[in-house]
Amino acid sequence: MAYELPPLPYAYDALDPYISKSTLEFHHDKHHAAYVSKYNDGVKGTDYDSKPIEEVIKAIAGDSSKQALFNNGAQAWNHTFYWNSMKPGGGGTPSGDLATKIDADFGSFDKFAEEFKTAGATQFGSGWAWLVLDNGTLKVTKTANADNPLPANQVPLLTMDVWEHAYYLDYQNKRPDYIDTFLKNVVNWDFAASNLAAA
Ligand code: MN3
Repeated sequence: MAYELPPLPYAYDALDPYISKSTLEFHHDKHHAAYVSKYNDGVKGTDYDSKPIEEVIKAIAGDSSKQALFNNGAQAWNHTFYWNSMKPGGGGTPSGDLATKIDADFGSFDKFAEEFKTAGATQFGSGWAWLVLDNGTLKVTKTANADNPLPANQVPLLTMDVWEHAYYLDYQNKRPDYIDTFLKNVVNWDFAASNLAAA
């Protein structure tokens, strides 16, 4: 079924100066919109047209004959998840059950943060860093290009886009600065906590 491009869940200038209005305009209105539109074109008239996007992504992952549909579908889904992984006035540390589980599974929040930063910084080329629930345990993962944790049956709690288009206008080549800012100033722990509660 057609996937609808969701509006940004905040104003385009809401994450400024950490992520600028022009980054969000290009990223949402051009990049994300293009993935959605290409996915909808690709799925139209196929057997996948009746299925929600998450099921299509899982069904065609690893099928080289469906690589373009997978790439556009996964990127359509990943970006919606990424917008929700940030919020104005975000950053800091989680609380409640999520904080307890991060301490239990990583040792401390600082250890989680180091692992998450390393995942984002060491993803060679384009991709994503994730906090996921994997068989009941929190893990940090990274994926290349459009790949995401859904086909591995991991439950994504949070993601950070590390494609250059996510940060180049604001940070140029300094991906680690974007990653630090993401955790310090914009990450949406409420979203991660609600994903954990629903898992
Ligand atoms: Mn992107």
